[in-house]
Amino acid sequence: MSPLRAVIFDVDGTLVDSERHGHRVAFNRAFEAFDLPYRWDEDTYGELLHTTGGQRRIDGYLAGQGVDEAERARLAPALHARKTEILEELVDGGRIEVRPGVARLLDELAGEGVALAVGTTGSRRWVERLLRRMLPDVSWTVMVTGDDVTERKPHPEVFSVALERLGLDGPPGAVVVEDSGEGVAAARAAGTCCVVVVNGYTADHDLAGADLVVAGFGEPDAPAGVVDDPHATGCDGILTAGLLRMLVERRPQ
Ligand code: XBP
Ligand code: MG
Repeated sequence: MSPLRAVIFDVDGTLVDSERHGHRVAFNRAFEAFDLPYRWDEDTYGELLHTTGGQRRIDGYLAGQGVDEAERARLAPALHARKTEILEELVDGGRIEVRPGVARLLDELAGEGVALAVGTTGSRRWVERLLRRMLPDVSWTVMVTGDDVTERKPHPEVFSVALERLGLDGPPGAVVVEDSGEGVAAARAAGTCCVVVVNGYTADHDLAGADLVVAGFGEPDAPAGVVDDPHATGCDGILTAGLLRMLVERRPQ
């Protein structure tokens, strides 16, 4: 049996480029809809991304603005619900794009019988809608979203639950694909291999413990930059099923 049994993909920033022109815009429109003066510019949002989960991000920001706890307990869930509706409109309007090379890798993995899973902090409502729209032919064996867990990354719960649902009773055999420092920490704490595909927001994150760091998934005619290759896989800038299999074999479990 192949040593690579499953690949668990993060969604935001990994499968799709969703933060700058998706979530950020939706948060700002929700603030506007509630007649609140807050607006998150692109740089500010990069800092706020270290707090994972939309509702937690709003709550932490409001606390920093001096909003008291009772008001936050009322406002944060209401703002987040509105933000989710707006994000769904953005998804339907085609504002969020799949990262180059994702469809190729998913296709290759599925062709080799590797189980495909999702492990995200995001809310199930928009995650399902987005994946159905953007990657309609992909069959996900397991999908763990923010609705299925109580903790948020860097806590490992989302990946531990995914491994359990995949029927992998231990970490060997699975690779997590992430984009952020919080995601790497979560994957490491769950004991899995972790490949990081950085983006404009996460290139300067602390990615200590990642098994491979690349700047993109890469396509045969457009390989991505290789940022760190600690296991000397010889990655040429194109993430392939063979490369992920090699990582699972090389990494001490
Ligand atoms: C992604 C996020 C967010 C989204 C989550 O975390 O925390 O940017 O706002 O969606 P990750 P909700 O990629 O590490 O899973 O707003 O639905 O929580
Ligand atoms: Mg992410």
